[in-house]
Amino acid sequence: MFIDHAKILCRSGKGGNGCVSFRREKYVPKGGPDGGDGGKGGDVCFVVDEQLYTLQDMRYKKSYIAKNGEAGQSSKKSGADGKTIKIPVPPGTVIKAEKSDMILADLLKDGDNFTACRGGKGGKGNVHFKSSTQQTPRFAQNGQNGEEISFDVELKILGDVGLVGFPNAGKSTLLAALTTAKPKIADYPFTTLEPNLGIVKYGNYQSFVMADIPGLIEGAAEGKGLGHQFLKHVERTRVLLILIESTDPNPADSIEQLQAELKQFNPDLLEKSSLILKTKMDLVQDQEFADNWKSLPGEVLDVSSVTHSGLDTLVDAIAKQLHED
Ligand SMILES: Nc1nc2c(ncn2[C@@H]2O[C@H](COP(=O)(O)OP(=O)(O)OP(=O)(O)O)[C@@H](O)[C@H]2O)c(=O)[nH]1
Ligand SMILES: [Mg+2]
Repeated sequence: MFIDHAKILCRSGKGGNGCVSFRREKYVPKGGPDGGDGGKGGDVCFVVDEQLYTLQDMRYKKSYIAKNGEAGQSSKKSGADGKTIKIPVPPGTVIKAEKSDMILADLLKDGDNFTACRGGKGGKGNVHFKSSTQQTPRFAQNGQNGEEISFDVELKILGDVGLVGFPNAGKSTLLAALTTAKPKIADYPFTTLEPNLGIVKYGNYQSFVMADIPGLIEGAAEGKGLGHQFLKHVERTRVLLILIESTDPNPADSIEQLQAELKQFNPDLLEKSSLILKTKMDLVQDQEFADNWKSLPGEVLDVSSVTHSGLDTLVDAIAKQLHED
């Protein structure tokens, strides 16, 4: 299973308490205060590791808890700080507070990081509280509490090519025809519930990654259907394939609708290179439905994932666009 979202709990450490202590030395009967400061609690921090590709680890580890700072000690010794816990995540990880759509961090490149919970500050030891009126302060500061926050972690997958279309357009079948991926295929909408990835091999040892996502419907960008949560995946692809069934009564309208969804989700999506595919060509006779397609501007590629007709031309066209990028 491809893991592209996870819920985890993070807790930073509490600051160590300041120490109350007085100097005890020979011949100095009433030494001054010498209680040291508490250490800072450990932070919890997300860090991008470009060697990672999934959120797999978070399936097993659901909570990340940093250590508390240690208490201060006598002789002005500070307590040790709690160690920062680093949560390694793949590039393309988006962090949101649980049950909120607000993006707290969008971590893209190796080394990008986000401190999710800050450790509490250590308390000051009584050495800081001596004054002209208070020679023997018998108190120190307590350490501050850490934070405990649940996060929704999401991964925008990285594919070179993203498949976009209404439910049932034939996206998964195309992925299965071009790659060794085995996505679920069926004659009803929303067969695909999570993204599928496959590697398309071509030429001599060349390849690109194709991402199949659930079908989009009108209003997808606002969260209708499944589209919304998956549109993020095409944000990181370089080329979009827009799949329209050859039997579509009004392809121009359908393309416009899909583009409107993409635009509403993120206008940059329309800046990507894209190809329009007329799918399931084996189902139509020679000139059947041809009129519907006449008014379409730009190039349309005819494909059938069943007979494989047009697939070589398609792969060449994709490769060309990837190289032009
Ligand atoms: N004859 C024919 N049928 C096809 C072709 N491509 C897909 N189909 C059929 O169309 C139906 C839908 O195909 P899917 O690949 O599951 O469509 P999808 O776009 O992935 O659908 P969702 O995941 O629901 O969005 C299935 O019954 C496929 O067998 C094709 O090229 N020719
Ligand atoms: Mg599908």
